[in-house]
Amino acid sequence: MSGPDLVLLHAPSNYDFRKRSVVYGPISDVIPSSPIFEMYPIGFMSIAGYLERHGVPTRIVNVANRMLSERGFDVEAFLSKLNPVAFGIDLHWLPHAQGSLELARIVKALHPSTPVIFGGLSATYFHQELMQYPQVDFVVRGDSTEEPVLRLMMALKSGASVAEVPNLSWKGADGDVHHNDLTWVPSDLDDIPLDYNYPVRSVIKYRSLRGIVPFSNWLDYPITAVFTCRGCTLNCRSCGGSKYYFKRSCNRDEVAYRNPTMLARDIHSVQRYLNGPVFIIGDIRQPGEDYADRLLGSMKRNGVGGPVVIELFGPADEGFFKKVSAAIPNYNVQMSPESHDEDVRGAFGKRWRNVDIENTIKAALENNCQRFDLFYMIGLPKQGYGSVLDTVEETRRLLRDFGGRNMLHPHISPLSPFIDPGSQVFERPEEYGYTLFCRTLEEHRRALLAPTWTHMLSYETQWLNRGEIADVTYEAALGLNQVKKEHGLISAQAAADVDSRIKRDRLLIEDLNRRISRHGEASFQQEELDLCLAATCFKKELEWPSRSFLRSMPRILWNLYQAG
Ligand code: B12
Ligand code: SF4
Repeated sequence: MSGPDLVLLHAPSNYDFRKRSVVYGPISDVIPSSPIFEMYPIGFMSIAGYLERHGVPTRIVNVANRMLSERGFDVEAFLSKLNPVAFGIDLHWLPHAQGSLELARIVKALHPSTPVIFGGLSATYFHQELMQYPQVDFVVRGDSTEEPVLRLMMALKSGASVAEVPNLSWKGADGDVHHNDLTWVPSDLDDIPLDYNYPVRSVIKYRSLRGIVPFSNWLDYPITAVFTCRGCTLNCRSCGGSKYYFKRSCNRDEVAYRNPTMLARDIHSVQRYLNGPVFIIGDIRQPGEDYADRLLGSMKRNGVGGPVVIELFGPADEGFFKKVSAAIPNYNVQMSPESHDEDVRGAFGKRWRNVDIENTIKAALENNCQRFDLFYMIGLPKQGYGSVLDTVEETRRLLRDFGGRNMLHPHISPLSPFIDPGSQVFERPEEYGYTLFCRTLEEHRRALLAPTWTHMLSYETQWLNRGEIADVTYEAALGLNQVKKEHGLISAQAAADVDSRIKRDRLLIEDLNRRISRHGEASFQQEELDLCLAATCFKKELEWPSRSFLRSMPRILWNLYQAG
């Protein structure tokens, strides 16, 4: 078996998570990953698929997931056996600042002459600082790096100059750092399919399933994603994937969309292999109603098998849900009102009225929606302690009015651990009432070494200081836990378990704060803590009904057989 030319590695957020005890709290409670954020960027799949199509063998290794699921997994022994032309490491999400840089340091120590390439939205923002680390040779900037990475790999393989590779930051022989212009900004995504043949073939080729699964629980809950776009038309204040960020950091003036017919084909191709839910990233109405109509029309023609999840960036009416229901027999909706308070929501950048949100929920549930998830956030502009608790009360009211068939699922979590780099809040914190404790990449890297999530938090607001953010998060979680129990969304036993977990976390944080103030001793003993997958709820609460990966095996094998 010939080895890959490029090995893409995904690091845990905190490299030493197996050695150090940390109270991660709720930082990953509303996503499928654990608090070490073992999910790799979906862009790994598009880069790998694109490179393979152009003759550059590429392997994805989810180092974070292997470290998490195989406690004895020896990273250095594993890496030392690889011998690619280059390694790629993502610094897409800033919470990987410590893990990605540490993994790169280890790679460099084992393979001093093999180039290490960084990329992702955080790497793009911090490219200048990143290039100062000795373990980083290249940063490929921007939101669409498939072609620039291909050109870089071609240059590395042939020994040609990299001076013409778009979007690239690189070090010359004299050690000088160069930043080529960020000019590769495709206006559509028609040449970038999400090829689900790739992971299936990769598992067979490299005989490793754990290394490519997106998150630890994926084999039981094989959710997949397809993307409608790169960029966003909206400007949520703390979002590092907003229009503001993409314009300033990725040189993107307009959102790039994937042709709706191709997107429908992507969904169909996923469902040929897997029967887990498919999450369509980006509101399908974002490019206009016509896009949504064409996508839904194609999906209807292709036939949609398993569950599909759509997200809404704003209220929707009955006519929309009728069309969705006609095209997708089993659909679910995600919507993020952020707060029950229209003022707070507006200050965050979403000017939606409560009445429109309620009408949206009603219209969806009356039109065959199987599940409607509502996401609320803590740490918003203009949001005080009482306002957070009022949001919990509002969920009680919504469940009373719309929760009859247990299809409405509210969630609440803090904006944590960091404010997204390049967001409006990050660039102009005072204007939005924020104080930032971390600005540079190095400051964020160090923050990740803190013993609790509250000490990691990179900000506080004029309305809630760091301690209050933690305190009200736990109060709100206790309240919502009770609301969910009252409405039968979780069992009494599950509610009791979450309650005791929250109380344990709070005691640990209080105890640590006491130790810090008395002895300056800011760490836990290893035996004190286990990595808790979720602090304020159960991961199961996020899941849409689905079949496990093993139930998809016959389908996968049949499709591979047919593909020859
Ligand atoms: C869908 C989504 C998710 C999905 C995950 C999808 C996935 N696996 O990628 C879910 C809901 C699970 C999620 C979770 C989180 N997310 Co999110 N997410 C998004 C969203 C809405 C779209 C992502 C997307 O489509 N990206 C498309 C393109 C841009 O990225 P990509 O294809 O993956 O990668 C391309 C480039 O980034 C680059 N690239 C990426 N990695 C690498 C590596 C190398 C070596 C190279 C060369 C290039 C490269 O090349 C790729 C291909 O061209 C964005 C917002 C946005 N508008 O982008 C937020 C966003 C990326 N998420 C964000 C955050 C903070 C998170 C969480 C940390 C939140 C939390 N605390 O729970 C977690 C982390 C999850 C984890 N690692 O386990 C922030 C990141 C800000 C930052 N700079 O840190 C964003 C920008 C906005 C936001 N606040 O939601 N997210
Ligand atoms: S949070 Fe707001 S700005 Fe960011 S990607 Fe979602 S809709 Fe766009």
